[in-house]
Amino acid sequence: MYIRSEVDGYVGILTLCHTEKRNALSRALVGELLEAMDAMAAARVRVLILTAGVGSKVWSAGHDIHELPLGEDPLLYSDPLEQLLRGVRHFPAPVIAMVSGSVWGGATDLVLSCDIAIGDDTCSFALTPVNLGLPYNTAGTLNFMRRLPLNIAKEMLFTARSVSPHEAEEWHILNHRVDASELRAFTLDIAHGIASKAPLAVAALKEQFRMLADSAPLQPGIFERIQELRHRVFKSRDYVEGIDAFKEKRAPVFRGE
Ligand code: KGJ
Repeated sequence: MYIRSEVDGYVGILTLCHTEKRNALSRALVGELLEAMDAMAAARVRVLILTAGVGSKVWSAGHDIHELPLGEDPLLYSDPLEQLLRGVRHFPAPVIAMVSGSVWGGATDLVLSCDIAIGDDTCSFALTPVNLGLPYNTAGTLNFMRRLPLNIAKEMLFTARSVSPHEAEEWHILNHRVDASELRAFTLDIAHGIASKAPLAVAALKEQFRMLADSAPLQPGIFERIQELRHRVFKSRDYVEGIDAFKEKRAPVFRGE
């Protein structure tokens, strides 16, 4: 069991608890998480909190790197990470990321896809496709552009550096940064505040934000060009090297080919 589920009044709390694998977003973990989210939606919670628990060292290590395919598009529409990101965006109530510990790659996309993010002084965030030589997909790149100032998104993606809690607050990755001892109470306070408001109005607002953010059409030519760029990257030797290096627990040597 990778997910712990609890309900506090109208607030649902889902805790990632596959600590052994640092909550990597494997097919199995994501499958359980999506089932738990469906159960929360059926129970008509008015706010959902996603957490790895206060005091977790790693909130999530991101996409399960062992499950990234080689030689083909690694982040297809049907990929578990993509399913999870859509599940959060379409969840019929606000989703709050409550973050202790480090957040990596696709898990940072997950936090940025939540409606509100609250972290403590141990949290950090990295966007890491360049560590693996992996081409990020269009949906994700657009999400970063909408959610972060362009120069911040570019710095995070080009460097893959872990952003400190202070920077995360300054850069609006987080709505609030609080002391670890206050994280749960602070987050629950916000959640119960939202849950006491008219739920139909809150849900309609969330859906409006999502639809309006997604409403800019993407010209087919641009999409095809992006796919061509990404194809070159996922067919490269560097992508194989990035994945091999992770598995062999060593630094990758990239050759640009
Ligand atoms: N995928 C699969 N397994 C993972 C992952 C992962 N992302 N992260 C950790 N694990 C596994 C390791 O292989 C170990 O398995 C175990 O979790 C503990 O990791 O060798 P095993 O015991 O069988 P480790 O490295 O011993 O733990 P720590 O020393 O505590 O380090 C935690 C870290 C999170 C710093 C470290 O595990 C790490 O750097 N993980 C990779 C983080 C990362 O780069 N994630 C981004 C993945 N990429 C994306 O999500 C995407 C979409 N992207 O575009 O890049």
